[in-house]
Amino acid sequence: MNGEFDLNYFREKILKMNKQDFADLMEIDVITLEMWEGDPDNLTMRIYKEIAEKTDYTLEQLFNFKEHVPLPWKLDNKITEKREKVLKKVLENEQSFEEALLEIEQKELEEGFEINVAEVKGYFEELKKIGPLCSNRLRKPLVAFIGASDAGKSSLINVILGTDLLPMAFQPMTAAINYVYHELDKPENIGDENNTVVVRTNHEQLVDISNLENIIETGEHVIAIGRTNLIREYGLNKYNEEINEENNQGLTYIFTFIDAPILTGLAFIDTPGISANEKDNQTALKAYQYADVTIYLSQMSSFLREEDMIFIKQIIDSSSREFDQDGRVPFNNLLFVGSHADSVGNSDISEIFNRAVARFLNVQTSTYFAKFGPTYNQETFRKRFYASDIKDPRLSQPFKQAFIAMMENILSVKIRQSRLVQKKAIEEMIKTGKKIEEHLTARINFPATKESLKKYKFQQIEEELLRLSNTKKEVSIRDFHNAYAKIFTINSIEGLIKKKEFKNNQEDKKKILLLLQNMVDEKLQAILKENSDDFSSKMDGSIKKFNDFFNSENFDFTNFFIKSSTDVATSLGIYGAFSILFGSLGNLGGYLLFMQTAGFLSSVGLYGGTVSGTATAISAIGGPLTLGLALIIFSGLVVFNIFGDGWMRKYAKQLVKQFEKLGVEQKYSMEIIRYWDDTAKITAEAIKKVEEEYAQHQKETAQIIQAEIPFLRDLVQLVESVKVAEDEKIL
Ligand SMILES: Nc1nc2c(ncn2[C@@H]2O[C@H](COP(=O)(O)OP(=O)(O)OP(=O)(O)O)[C@@H](O)[C@H]2O)c(=O)[nH]1
Ligand SMILES: [Mg+2]
Repeated sequence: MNGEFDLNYFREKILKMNKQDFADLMEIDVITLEMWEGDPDNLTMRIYKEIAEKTDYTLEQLFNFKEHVPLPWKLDNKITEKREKVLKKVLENEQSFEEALLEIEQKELEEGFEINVAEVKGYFEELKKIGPLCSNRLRKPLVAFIGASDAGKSSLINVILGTDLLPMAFQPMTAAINYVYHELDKPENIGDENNTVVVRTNHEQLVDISNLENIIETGEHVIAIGRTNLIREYGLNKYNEEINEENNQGLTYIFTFIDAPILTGLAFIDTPGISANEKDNQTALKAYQYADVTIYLSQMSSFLREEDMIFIKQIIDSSSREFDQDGRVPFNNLLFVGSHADSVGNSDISEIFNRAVARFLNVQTSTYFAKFGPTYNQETFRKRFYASDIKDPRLSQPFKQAFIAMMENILSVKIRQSRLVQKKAIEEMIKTGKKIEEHLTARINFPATKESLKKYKFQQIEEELLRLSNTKKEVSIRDFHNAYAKIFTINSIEGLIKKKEFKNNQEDKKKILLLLQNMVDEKLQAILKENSDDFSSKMDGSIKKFNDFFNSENFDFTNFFIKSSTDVATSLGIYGAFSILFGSLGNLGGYLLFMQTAGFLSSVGLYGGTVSGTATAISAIGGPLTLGLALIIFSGLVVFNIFGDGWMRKYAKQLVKQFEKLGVEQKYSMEIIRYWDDTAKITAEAIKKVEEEYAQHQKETAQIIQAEIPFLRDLVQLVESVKVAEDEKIL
């Protein structure tokens, strides 16, 4: 029965008596009266009887005035329920999502494969972001009350809530950031019996509901946890003044969780009055920066004075225009309220507002509103002005309607946004998942396209190397021909005999033959060496180029090429120009060393151990590799007996004739051709082998992908099922 009698209302509105007169009537002092009016708990049955007696009302009549106690405000149930429903759905989706993902992950572990394909892995991670993204959109809009001390911020919040939760009085009262949330928003770790938490931090960052649970968990900044009386204990300037002496950097935050109808759709921030002191200013400004909605309060009698203007401008400049889409009114997260409206006449209110707008514009540039957009102007600004009075609900009626409409609009926009985000994100995920699946399936089922690309590449390196070896063959033959022609002229052989002072005897004539053979051999060696060196270095370059190309496929081309060419060469017993490559291992030696130290292959994971395989293959060749051409052409030559002067020229003539008859140059050329043909053969065979290795690599990669595809399909299906649920139940 106690809470239903409003003594203050009864005295002011029914009896129309001031405090002193009423105190005198009751034979009490004003302080006692204020105590009675401040807390109905202080009114005992004896006091009720006394009031009734002294005012000539019956007890029944007194309690009939209860209907004058204004009802707490509330939002349209449908909207708050809708928000709850969408939020619940989002959370459910998120949870089932998490569970299903865990299940799939578990299954994957049991089957002994890991997510190897980067695309699937990335997709998996992206999926987890949908839920938080949507629920964040559905966060309850925070309504901050800003204004000078005594503007009536705490009082107005109390009216809206239908409580006397927040301390109010004609002196700077509020010194903390007071968050008021619904009791259902209470973090579990506060405890069932508690509903208020006091937190104090030095951090620049604002403490809010999203990190409250964590803060309580760590306990580091928690000052007190208990009931609503903590608001008075820690939320008033008295407390903060004491604190300030030691430390004036910190901010006090008080979270209260109560059951008030409007809190199902929003939450309040009550702030210290601005202009009281620098610290309170900062606290208030912090709060509005964080809030979705700002209610700027100012007493009617001193409505929006110069000292308010700086704050108003800041608030407008940073006001969210997020809810302005769809042609809605501008500044629709912002209201200016003139409190204590009963202190001025009704007709004055409009005049006060007009003058305030004019005062504001007077200190702005002429294009101030236009810069926000074409729909912003003086009128749209003026429309945000409302009157309110905590004692007279009729005066507050337009404000009440505007406030509720604004909050319902914001909630609807938030719900719509969240659905849109969810719908879009899910559709996007399905599309992306299917694209990845398509791409991976194509890699397995139609490797032809990829394969042909690689084929072209394999063909390309083969052609490149064969063309090179062919060129080297031609160059070698041509060089040899030129060298041969120089050595085997009558003049040069005659000159050689003279120079070496060979005698006209059998022994010296054999020496001449050996010398000629050595000369040809050396020439041949030099020509082949030079061309093989060039071939080797060009091959090295080609291999590197191709290695770079295949690297993106995790395929170690160089390693396989060396291994394969060594295999072919040793099994066929031919080396050709590869002998230079195997013999010097110039850059490739360095390459192998690099591979071992960098552990490149093991990082690739698929083909560990092949480096040692290559090294073993090369060392199996054994011994220094030479360009040995075991030609014993000269053994078939006949040493003629030639007598008399001019034997040298005659012998030279005879040799040239014999060489021609035996086809010595052709035989050498044949060797050169074989040499390069061997080179070409090793090249072709080696590349064929690398290609086979690559096919194997592709197959193994395909197997990995194949193992990933069911996993990916499960994920996509999961997303699809979420979409169905979403479509059916909410959209
Ligand atoms: N008549 C009348 N009195 C009001 C109204 N609003 C507030 N008051 C009174 O004004 C005094 C100050 O109100 P508060 O709610 O404490 O003001 P506040 O803005 O929270 O002040 P701080 O916390 O100091 O920043 C209290 O005594 C209220 O009862 C109103 O609309 N009409
Ligand atoms: Mg206050």
